[in-house]
Amino acid sequence: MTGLDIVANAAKMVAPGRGILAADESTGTIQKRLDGIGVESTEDNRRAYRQLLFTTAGAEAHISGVILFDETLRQAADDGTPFSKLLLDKDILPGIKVDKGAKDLAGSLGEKVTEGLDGLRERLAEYVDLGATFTKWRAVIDIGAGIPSRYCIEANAHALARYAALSQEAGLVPIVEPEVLMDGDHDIERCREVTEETLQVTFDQLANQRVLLEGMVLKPNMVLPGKKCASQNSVEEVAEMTVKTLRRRVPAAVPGIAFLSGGQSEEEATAHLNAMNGLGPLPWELSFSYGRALQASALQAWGGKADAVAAGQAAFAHRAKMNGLARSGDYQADMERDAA
Ligand code: 5MM
Repeated sequence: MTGLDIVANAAKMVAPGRGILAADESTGTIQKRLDGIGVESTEDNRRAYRQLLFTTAGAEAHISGVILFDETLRQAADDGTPFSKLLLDKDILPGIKVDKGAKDLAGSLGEKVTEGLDGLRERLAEYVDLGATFTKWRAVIDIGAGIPSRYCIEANAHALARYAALSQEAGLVPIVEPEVLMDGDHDIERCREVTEETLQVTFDQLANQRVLLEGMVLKPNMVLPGKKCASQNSVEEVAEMTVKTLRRRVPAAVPGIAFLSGGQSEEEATAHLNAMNGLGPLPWELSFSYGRALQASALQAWGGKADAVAAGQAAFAHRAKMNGLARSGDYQADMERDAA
């Protein structure tokens, strides 16, 4: 792969009308999701669930890429087709989560730093052989009393940039995900302040480490009040505050921004994206890279039952379509009711 390929693939990942499915739950997280529907988290049940998502007819109209976990990239559909090939055949780019998770940050109480740089160059070469076209690394920034520290933001941004540079060297488009969590009781203004600082430090590091901005995708949080904040904001306020923050801190050379959903409901995440896309013209594509907000109702509808695969796929197809419409500001809440 060449630099031209990463630029072309980054553009494809954030192409109009489409977005990314984050299906890269690590073993512990997918266990929680399957526990929630009373399904045992065996390797084959995890495979069956991912197969349900990836074989949903027509999903490719609204899904440009899927982020996989290591185990899933090595798995195949019932007929033996490797998942990476199945997705590529549907014009969906397969990607891979390459971080090793957020671990306690030394010298700080309650903050995390994401690990996984050791041996990353060699792992990336293997992922290319397995068919991956892009990568993902998530950093976690928590808001609380006296945190985040500048130290935590800088340590995470440095690691994100090292990961991004190595990914591009391997011909893989890095998704750079600095997530400011929405846990806590802080207000939207505090989230704006922390998100702005996090993005500023992250883009400084990306520049220092010679990352090609045209060949990456940013995956940030939206600017939201904490879940426990007494004062919640309207969809319009969240959209305006998020776009204002991004305009200040994300260079126009970045082709696209694909939000995480972060614990919002499915419909909230869609409504916020839709409202933001109504605030254009914008310098970058504004897209989605949702995990929970694309999967929650599909998981419930499936419930682990072989005869409910079609119901799970219908729920996933619906969410993909709603978010596809939100890419151009064409989503309306009554489309949810009409589909029910
Ligand atoms: C799908 O979950 C991803 C992996 O999480 P763990 O490492 O905790 O298992 C996660 O990084 C996800 O891609 C992002 O948080 C976006 O997902 P949401 O649910 O926030 O949209």
